[in-house]
Amino acid sequence: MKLYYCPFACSLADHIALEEAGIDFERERVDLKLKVTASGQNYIKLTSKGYVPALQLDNGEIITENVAILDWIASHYPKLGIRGELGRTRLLEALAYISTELHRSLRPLWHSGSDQEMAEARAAIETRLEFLSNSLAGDYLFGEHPTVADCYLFVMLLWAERFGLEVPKPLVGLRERMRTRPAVKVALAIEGLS
Ligand SMILES: N[C@@H](CCC(=O)N[C@@H](CS)C(=O)NCC(=O)O)C(=O)O
Repeated sequence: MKLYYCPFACSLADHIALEEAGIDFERERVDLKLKVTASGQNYIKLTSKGYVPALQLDNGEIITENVAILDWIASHYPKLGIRGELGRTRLLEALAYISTELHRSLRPLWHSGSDQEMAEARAAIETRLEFLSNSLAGDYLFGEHPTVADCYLFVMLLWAERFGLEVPKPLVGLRERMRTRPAVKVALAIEGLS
């Protein structure tokens, strides 16, 4: 299995989740401007979407989209998911919110939009972080153990920190707890972020 990633991109969520799962996997860095991988493959040939993450399974199939990859990881490594009849639904609900509401709202900060766009983005992010902060069920989103949704949220919180955004205290706690986890440290070190 191989994860195609770019340092400090959203693919860090999948990188952390794979480390947390304890899976033996390869990783290959992608130059997102040139659309070329570290070994010189044309990334567009691997996925015409041209963005990370992409996870290539051992049978050659390629999965894209954070929600799908993280769901796949949780389905195969249940310690990173949620038990119970509605477990998977709740997990997908959280992943979809982080992807379509939070991740998307953070995008303008990476591309330096107009002052108005930046102010709107900041306001939207604050509302969404507040919602997530109020939904914590313990140390993490669903209790005392992190799921793949916490891996994704953690990356969004690192971005919020990078852009100097106000983050509710409970989420600062979650971010710092995630930071101390051995699997997270490994992924951050490999991506040159520690
Ligand atoms: N819908 C995709 C979006 C992934 C995405 O935005 N990837 C960014 C990095 S965080 C990227 O690769 N951007 C480069 C590009 O689009 O050319 C997902 O959720 O996986």
